[in-house]
Amino acid sequence: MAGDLPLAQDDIERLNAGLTDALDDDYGSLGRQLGRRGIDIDGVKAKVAGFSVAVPSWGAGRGGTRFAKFPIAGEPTNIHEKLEDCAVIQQLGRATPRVSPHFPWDKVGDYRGLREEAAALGLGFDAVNSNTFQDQPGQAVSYATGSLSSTRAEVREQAVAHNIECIEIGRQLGVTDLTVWIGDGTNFPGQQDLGRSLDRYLDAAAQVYAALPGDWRMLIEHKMFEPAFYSTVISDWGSSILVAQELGDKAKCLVDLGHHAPNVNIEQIVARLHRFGKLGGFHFNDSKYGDDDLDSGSINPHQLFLVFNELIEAEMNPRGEFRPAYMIDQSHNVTDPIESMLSSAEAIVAAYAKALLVDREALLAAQEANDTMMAFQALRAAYRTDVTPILAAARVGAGGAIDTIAAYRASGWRDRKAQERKAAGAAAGIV
Ligand code: LRH
Ligand code: MN
Repeated sequence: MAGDLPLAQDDIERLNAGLTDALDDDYGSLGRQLGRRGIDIDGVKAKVAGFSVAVPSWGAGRGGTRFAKFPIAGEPTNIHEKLEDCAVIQQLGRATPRVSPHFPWDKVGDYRGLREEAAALGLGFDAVNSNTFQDQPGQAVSYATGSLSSTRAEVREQAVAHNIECIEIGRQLGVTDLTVWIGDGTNFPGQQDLGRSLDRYLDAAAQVYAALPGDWRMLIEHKMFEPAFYSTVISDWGSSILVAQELGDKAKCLVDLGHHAPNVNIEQIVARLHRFGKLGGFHFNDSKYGDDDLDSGSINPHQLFLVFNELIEAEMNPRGEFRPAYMIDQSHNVTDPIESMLSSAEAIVAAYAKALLVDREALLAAQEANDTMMAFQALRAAYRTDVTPILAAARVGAGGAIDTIAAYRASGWRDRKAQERKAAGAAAGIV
């Protein structure tokens, strides 16, 4: 059991005490409703209690755009403070026990120490993220010409070395996944040869792949555009799966929900990546236009449900191992990041819980019978079910809060941290 949980557990229990009768009533009536549909609510709760999603270290602070960032008092400015805030999210929500770090943003001198520090807070780590999309002070060569796909060999070598350094850090943190997103691309037709760019990327990525320990995976993250606005080297799931197949079995594809053109059928991409054994993981968020990095389920909760509907089907029909890395990747520009990640984790768990409620026999029978309306209704019946009591009951069972945001606000955590922590910089940009 973690030693230094950030909040007083009694305060959480005291707040829950005032909400327990209502929860029991809601849980009971939902249980009866689901019982009439042949579903055992306690079975669903058990699966929900076993579900988790990682939070991004970079999401613990305020995010921004190229125009501005508006920091809040008491926000974390280093990995130690970010871990504290992630521990608050875990203590209240009980669904985010891992933190996905980003290097060099989270660089420290002692990674084994950082691992112990996190464990004491009830946290572990998830996939490490490399960063060859920014230049760091004192860096030998710039990534202005790209990174793993740059025409300059010394730049590719530097990018390969950085990814291998991230693997070494990850080993000390006890993780087995490396997420590789590169912003490489062009802003002008003709700026780079579209074929040669990929060939250079493949050659450099193969060197990173070769450095992976036996039980590790390399998660290739595609993105349609930004920071490049004419072409992007790994722009879509097609490029990603072809690269992953070219590199080898340890290379998988990571789906960031915001990295697609509006209205792309992302749940079908999930089904395709799974079919070919290349579904490696997710960066959950939401968007209306571009890579908006908005809170998961805040704009299109139905899409999130349909993605989890495919994930349940995939888990029932595995193609090799089924072990997708579930992670949040958001930019909290206008909310308290802790509240956004509590709310987002709840939306993600809710999508999973609703997908568990789909009557898959009825769905398959209707599909095979080409009974379109009954097939759709099989999904809709699950989607319109309010699973809130199941999520709250699972949280309480694990020591969490029935109303996570009310408990967070009652804790006065942010005000307390505003007294302790130095002010965050207001430089524009993602972190
Ligand atoms: C790129 C991305 C990538 C991260 C970064 C913070 O848009 O989604 O996953 O490295 O955001
Ligand atoms: Mn991402």
